[in-house]
Amino acid sequence: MALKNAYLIDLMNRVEARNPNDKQFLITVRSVLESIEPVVEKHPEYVKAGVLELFVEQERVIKFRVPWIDDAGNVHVNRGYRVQGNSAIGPYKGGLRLHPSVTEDTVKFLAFEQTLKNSLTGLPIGGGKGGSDFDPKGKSDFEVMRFCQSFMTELYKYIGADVDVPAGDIGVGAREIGYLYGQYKRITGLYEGVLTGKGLSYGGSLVRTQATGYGLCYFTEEMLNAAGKSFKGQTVVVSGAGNVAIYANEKATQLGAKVVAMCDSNGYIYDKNGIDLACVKQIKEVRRGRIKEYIDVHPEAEYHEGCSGIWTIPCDIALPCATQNELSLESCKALVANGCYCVSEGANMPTVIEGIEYLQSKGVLFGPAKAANAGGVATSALEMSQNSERLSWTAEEVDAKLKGIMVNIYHNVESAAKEYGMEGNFEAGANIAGFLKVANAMYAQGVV
Ligand code: NDP
Ligand code: 2IT
Repeated sequence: MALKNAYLIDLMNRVEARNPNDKQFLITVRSVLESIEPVVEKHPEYVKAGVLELFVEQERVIKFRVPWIDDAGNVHVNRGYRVQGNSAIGPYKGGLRLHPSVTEDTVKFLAFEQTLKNSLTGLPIGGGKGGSDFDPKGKSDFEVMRFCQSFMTELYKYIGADVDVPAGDIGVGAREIGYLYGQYKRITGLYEGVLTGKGLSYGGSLVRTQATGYGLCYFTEEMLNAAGKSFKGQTVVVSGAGNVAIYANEKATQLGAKVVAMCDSNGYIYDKNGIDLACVKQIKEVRRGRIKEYIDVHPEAEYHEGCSGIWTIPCDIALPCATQNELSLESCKALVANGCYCVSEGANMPTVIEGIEYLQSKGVLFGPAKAANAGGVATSALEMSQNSERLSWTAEEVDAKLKGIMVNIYHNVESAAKEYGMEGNFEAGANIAGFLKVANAMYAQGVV
């Protein structure tokens, strides 16, 4: 696709001129503008009211220094970020990523995606994202604690239960959320739901840990059912071995699939008998180890260095759940050549744009990230509701709500694509449905 609308071409040129170093952000904005072209043509009032101008400019980009001291007494200085993308439909909401690759570009593109994703959930949450180039890997618990305390000592100025509510993402799980929460409470004296993904003993929600992976499978099952298929009896490849990947594997297996491969950033495992998920949990969740340790327990399985080889394993359904751009055009071609008919994204933007276009041209069912992985943030919003009413819901209640939300997202995305003449293109449908709600709210609230 290429932009054809003169106003949007001009707008995109200005976004490029204003954000020259933010490559991934520009790719994301362009792809969204391409999808919403028919919406913009149908709603000239949005253009006149400056809604698009406002939409492509993040409300606030906060960038700060994060000093901390390691166990040996050495001083380190990392850079922290919080991008408050869009608050038209609710307080900023989105994860924090701790990974050496994190730059301003990373958090800007993720915040932009998050605004649309959060809109799709149907819940009152705006979009935000944050993080740091700190690498938690190989650090002691005390080092991670000192980093998190330092990070929050700056971040607390900008967040709050009704202002901006961060959560986990790559490198941020229960341990990090606990340290961040403790420091927020200490500085502000407030016991409030300022973070989600909290431990169950201090305001966390049941099923939040599982929510992104489970939600991905609920969305995908609905998409498969509409095409007369299901997970049952299918061979599945899941990339990653973190929070999203583990619970995507668990739910796909419960729905009758066989997951044969997983990976981390060093390499992938292939177990044609089906991955032993309890073993992966033990390695990743308990020991914080590497995926190659799997073959110490299962010598009949294979381990290969490098990640991209995982996409050459024959499968029916692929669930990329590691990171952005992990699924190249070449990998998409390998998947299709081996008979894969469904790709559904657990990670944020794991498939490169040319890859998405290729998959769609081959009739592959494609579940775009902002729709398919929205279950995590949706359950975060449910955690916020529980915190507000000072109650906790049962696992069954939360899981049923999560499932309902994911099924709804599928149908909204499907019908938006159809309404705008792009039937079956769920990527376009997700961008359109997500944008419409945000645009309506922005239009109603005026030039602010
Ligand atoms: P985790 O940190 O729990 O796990 C990330 C996994 O991906 C690890 O196995 C990691 O391997 C691997 N990985 C990370 N970076 C790379 C890389 N550059 N190359 C290869 N593998 C990599 O994170 P999550 O599971 O929470 O997040 C995974 C994806 O899902 C991200 O895109 C995130 O934005 C997205 N997401 C997460 C949600 C959540 O609720 N947590 C919600 C919606 C989306 P290693 O250990 O070697 O680094
Ligand atoms: O990308 C995402 O949606 C997340 N990392 C979850 C964000 C959240 O606020 O739960």
